[in-house]
Amino acid sequence: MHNAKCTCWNCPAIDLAGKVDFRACGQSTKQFVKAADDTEETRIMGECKRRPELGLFDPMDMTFAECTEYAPGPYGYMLRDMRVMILGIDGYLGWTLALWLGSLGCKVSGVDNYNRREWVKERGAQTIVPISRMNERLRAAREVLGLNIDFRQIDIYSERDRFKEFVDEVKPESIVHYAECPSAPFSMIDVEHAIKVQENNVLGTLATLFTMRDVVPETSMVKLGTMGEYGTPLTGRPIFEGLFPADAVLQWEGREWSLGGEIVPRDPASFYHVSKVQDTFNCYEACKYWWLRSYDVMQGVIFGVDTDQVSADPRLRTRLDIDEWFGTVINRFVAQAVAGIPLTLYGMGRQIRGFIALRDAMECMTRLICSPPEPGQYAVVNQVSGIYSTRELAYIVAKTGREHFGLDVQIQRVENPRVEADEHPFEAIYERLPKEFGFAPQVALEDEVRKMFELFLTDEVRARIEERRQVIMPKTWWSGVKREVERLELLDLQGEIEEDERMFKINR
Ligand code: USQ
Repeated sequence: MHNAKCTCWNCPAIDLAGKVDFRACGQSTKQFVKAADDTEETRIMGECKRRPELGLFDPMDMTFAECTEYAPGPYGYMLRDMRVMILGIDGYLGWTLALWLGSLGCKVSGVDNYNRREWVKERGAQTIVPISRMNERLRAAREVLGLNIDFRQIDIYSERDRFKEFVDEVKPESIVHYAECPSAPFSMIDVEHAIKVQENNVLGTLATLFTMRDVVPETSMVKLGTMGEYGTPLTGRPIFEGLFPADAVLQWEGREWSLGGEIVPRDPASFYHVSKVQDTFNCYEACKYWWLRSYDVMQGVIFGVDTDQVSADPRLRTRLDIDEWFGTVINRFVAQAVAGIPLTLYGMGRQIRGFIALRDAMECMTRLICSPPEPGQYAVVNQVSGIYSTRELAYIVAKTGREHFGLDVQIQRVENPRVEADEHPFEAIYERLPKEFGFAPQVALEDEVRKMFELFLTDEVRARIEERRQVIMPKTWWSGVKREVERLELLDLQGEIEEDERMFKINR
């Protein structure tokens, strides 16, 4: 199992002790590793919060596989009844993960300020998959899955004292930070929205980091970043996993420097993406200053509706947005196909991105929660399961809609309201999750798209898409202009598919 050899050094139940100020000793772990001569001075000792009878011991002496507090499971060794707190538990990912982890035996708690519901409402949009109020959701989780989720309505930034009290009460062993506004177009509406997004995201993350320092410094934070932090380097330079690999070298004017371990350049594509870049630096610094431990999860564009838990009962479904602000591209395309709107490719439609299905994202997150970084370690994974151009996605959605559901799906190119390269090289590296954490994608894009069609074509969801037709075509331009984009052309599907296949061979 991928984390069998992790030791108490990685475990959130450890209470570190020794002749070191753990909250101010910098990022390097090497100089504190047990020395060959094993002198007292260089030793870091620990006590187990779960097994106090062990007394003081060397945290590297026991592995997860050897510890009775760990049990093997489908995603690695996991702490029994692990306490996981989800920030943003009411959202698309947060609610899905709460049910998923609860079903794996975790004690799930969570906070939310309901901002996402407010923001979507403010735009005149709605989740097309109906979701209930939180108390209904919690009741359904109890009745259908037997889960008791400990929820508090808290804003982690403006109510940080209450947040701190709740963290102190629960003492989570992992904190998943999803409590952010995820929308690029929403952040580009005007100055008020740019401020709202950056305030919510950046200040919420800062408040979380300080709370962790003060209350649960051994707890790992699994923080949702985004592949969009990196942009799409026009040189074709690979998109590494957050930090340059050890053997990366900078050459300039006949001289050479190692880049290994440095944060790779960022080129965010909206004020929302900028907020994620700021988070990256705040998390990186907190790990360095206070020996916190964090995974920054650079997630590709998410899509899909299905996990065993959210599909178990209509009351357990997670939200699904398809409007121009909160809908991600695949989710939007399927809804457009159902509404009879030609799928909207922005610009050339040759933007290439990494994607991941909802269920696969849950699996990755679980593997990361089970395998915390070491104290002081800021680690990054690129959480992606496939690479596609928007054109390729449109073809897959159109083909599925036509062949399996008898829909007359069209594809159109429209003006691109964003400032982004719509034709560019793209080489994303996403090796850590498969190689180090045992992740293998389970969801085929075509299968998930089919499930989405099945759900969207039910009377209730179809009616909800129809009710909000007016929020599908984009009107938010990065330039500040407010007008609906115009059509550039309707595509001839067959000819374009062949051309695209050629392009893909070149790009991959
Ligand atoms: N696009 C279209 N047509 C549409 C909608 C989008 O061609 O109707 C294009 C966009 O121009 C863009 C690409 O599809 O090139 C992806 O757009 P998106 O809206 O699905 O995703 P994005 O704005 O990049 O943001 C989404 C999530 C965000 C997350 C990000 C991951 O909303 O939270 O950070 O995906 S990534 O894109 O890898 O940065």
